[in-house]
Amino acid sequence: MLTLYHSPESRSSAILTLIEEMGISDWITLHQVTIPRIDGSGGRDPANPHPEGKVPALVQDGTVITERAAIMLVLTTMFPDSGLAPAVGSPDWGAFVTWLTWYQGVVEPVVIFQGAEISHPWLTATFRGPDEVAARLRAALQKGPWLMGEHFTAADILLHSPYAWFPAATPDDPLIRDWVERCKARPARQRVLQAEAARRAA
Ligand SMILES: N[C@@H](CCC(=O)N[C@@H](CS)C(=O)NCC(=O)O)C(=O)O
Repeated sequence: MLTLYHSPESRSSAILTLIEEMGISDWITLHQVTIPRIDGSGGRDPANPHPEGKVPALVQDGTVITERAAIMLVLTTMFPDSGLAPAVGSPDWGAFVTWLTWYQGVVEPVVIFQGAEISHPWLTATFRGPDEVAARLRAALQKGPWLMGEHFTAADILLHSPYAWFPAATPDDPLIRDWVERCKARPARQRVLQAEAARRAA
């Protein structure tokens, strides 16, 4: 049994979009929880099993899975026919795993440091910076149209997500901006955003 703990208009929206793109919503119970929001609203929800009270958290038969890359790997591996990832164990799958883990380990810290206007030689030595992130995205999108080539994958959902929420961080590159807009415009994401807005208003 799979339960996704999520909160509207947060990082868990990327997982809702993945579920919608994969067409697997019948297999997953959604559990909406509250989280502390930057504007001071909300608060930690005792019903949320995430060890830090964050979202998303996926619970599979009692095991708590956190971090979007991990949740995406679990779901695309459990539902291999959904077409959102290359075949497990293929060379393309290695590239797919690289995109997800590079996002989690490098891109998100780089975007956060950029937004917080923090720089330090240790950070640059460890993560590099926005220019290196843009260069890797651009190199993939020059082949395109998606990061993995012809097929839209979970990697596109995860990698474009910080730019959808924090447009000022989007690299000033027409190829990358066009890719972000195409990811944002996908019908599955639009359906998720509309449903989330309705839930928040309720
Ligand atoms: N590295 C985690 C980050 C999760 C995260 O920071 N989620 C935010 C929502 S945007 C959260 O739950 N914040 C609530 C809090 O900080 O307590 C992931 O990628 O899944």
